[in-house]
Amino acid sequence: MKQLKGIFPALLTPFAENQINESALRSLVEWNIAQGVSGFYVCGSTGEAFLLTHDERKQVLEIVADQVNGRIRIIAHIGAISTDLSLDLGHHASSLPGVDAVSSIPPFYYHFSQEEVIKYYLDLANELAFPVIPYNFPRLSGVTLSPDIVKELRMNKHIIGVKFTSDNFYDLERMKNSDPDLLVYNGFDEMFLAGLSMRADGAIGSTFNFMADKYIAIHEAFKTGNIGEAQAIQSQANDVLQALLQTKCFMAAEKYVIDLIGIPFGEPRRPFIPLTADEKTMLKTKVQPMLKLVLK
Ligand code: MN9
Repeated sequence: MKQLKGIFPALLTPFAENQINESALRSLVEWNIAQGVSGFYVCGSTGEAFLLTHDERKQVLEIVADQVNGRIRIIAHIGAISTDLSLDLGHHASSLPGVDAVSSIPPFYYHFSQEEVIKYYLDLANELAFPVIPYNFPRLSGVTLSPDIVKELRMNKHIIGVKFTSDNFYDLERMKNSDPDLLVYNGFDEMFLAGLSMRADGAIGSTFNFMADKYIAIHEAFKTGNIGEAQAIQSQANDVLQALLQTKCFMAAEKYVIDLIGIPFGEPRRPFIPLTADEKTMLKTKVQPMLKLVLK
């Protein structure tokens, strides 16, 4: 059944000669549907949103929506620094068949006031009249969507949830406690189980691109009260994450891991740096064998 809870890979964007590699993107979508994911988060931070042109962001979403063909959910990230640019992406996304919600990081760089950040989201909600999922990622955006801000946004019926990429699980719990219907997606893959224990409904993550089965298994084990198993699988995922985080470019490492499962993803765009030959060897010898889910 299609649902907005569950595991959503934040799709990476494949390039071949610096152009969107459509066939690789379609292959990854298909591969992940076979893993049993609930949906995709398209053109977020992991999808290199801010390194793509506006037209490329639309193109990626169109390819994904076409390939998914209504089988699972799609959340389109439309975040930009300008409300009008976000709205343009939002109108495109909300009119595409198969897109279920839009999401956005807060407007950044100019240190917009809380009032301006709230207005940004209300403008999206009112002008799109479509489900909106604000994206709380203080570490990268520099802006925190606090429980108070989320409470205010929730007065608008189109604001249905939050993508929560923060390790402030107290905030997560406070948001859910005062508003149980708020959909909360955990954002840090390495702390998925912690997020679940503080009431996240699901997760959106970059490492789900190539090991969604592990996170689906963590979620199932958690729901059935098998916490020991959930912890063991989280540790398997974190062994992979730790190796990836040792490289100089996490994004490049993630793309290389997808190469290793047989889908050519290329390098991230400049100014991200490519992996060294040694880093590739490390990922191939150390990480590739760890990708397989091991159940006791
Ligand atoms: O929000 C992702 N964030 C980024 C989600 O990609 C910037 C996460 O999945 C992290 O990549 C992952 C590693 O820290 O948890």
